[in-house]
Amino acid sequence: MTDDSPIRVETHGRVGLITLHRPQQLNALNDALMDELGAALLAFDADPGIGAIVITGSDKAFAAGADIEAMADWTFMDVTQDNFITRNWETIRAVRKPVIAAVAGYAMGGGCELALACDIVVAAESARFALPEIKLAMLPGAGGTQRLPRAIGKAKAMDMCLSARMLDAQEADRYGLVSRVVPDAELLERSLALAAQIASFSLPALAAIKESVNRAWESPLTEGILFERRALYGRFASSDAHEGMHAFLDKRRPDFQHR
Ligand code: CO8
Repeated sequence: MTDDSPIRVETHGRVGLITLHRPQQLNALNDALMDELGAALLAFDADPGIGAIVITGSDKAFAAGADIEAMADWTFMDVTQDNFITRNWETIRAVRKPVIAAVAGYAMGGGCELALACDIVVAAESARFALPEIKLAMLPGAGGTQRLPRAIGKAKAMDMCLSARMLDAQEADRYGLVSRVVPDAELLERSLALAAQIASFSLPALAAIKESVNRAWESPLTEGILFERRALYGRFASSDAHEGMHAFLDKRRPDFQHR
């Protein structure tokens, strides 16, 4: 990672922090950024010292979408052959550890889709969410037409996708696009604290919950319930689960071995 890298990577105890850093372009997502983001996520996932990951942007923009300047002259063959900037898009889902988006300012287009791909979205009061691709005669193609309806329902999703309607943080909270709203000045601190709390839990249990909740999006209820039950049974093979339950009964803090 160099000084002109489009992301900054830090650790805060057991939390990995990735800050999108293309300030001149409001963190517009290009190939270089998506490649480095994917690599940083995989590195944190492989690091036993890390239990949860936070992705954030600047005060003004989480990310203003895909880089329009980069895309403007691409052809169908360019995007097909190079697999476009969507190539790392499923990495967040593939990462076993929980990923939190800490969003201030604009989360537009691909930036909104990036937040949607995260497991938890903490929004500052200033956060603004929109899928304005229709204004470019484009389409929200990094999960926007798929994840958004699942997150907030068809009526609200169609409105956002077809009219480019922008939601403020409170609306996004009401509709279920975000997990919680916090004052701007507290966004990073609260997001890191949330990630640290999550990182203190048993990683195999966290991973099982993340997989199960994601399964709820992707399968019929009967299959999801079956998946969840298998995941629950799997917990009884875990020393952490026995430790957690015994610690409760003994009225002491659990000492999880697999974090
Ligand atoms: N791409 C490239 N550059 C951008 C982008 C962008 N998405 N957004 C902002 N910038 C640049 C501007 O061109 C400007 O550059 P310069 O200073 O050189 O002129 C700089 O950032 C600052 O922007 P503004 O002057 O426009 O700042 P404002 O505060 O006036 O407005 C807005 C902020 C409202 C966010 C405005 O910049 C805007 O509307 N941006 C475009 C938002 C947009 O249309 N996003 C959707 C892009 S398409 C997309 O995301 C496709 C998704 C499908 C694939 C996803 C894979 C990742």
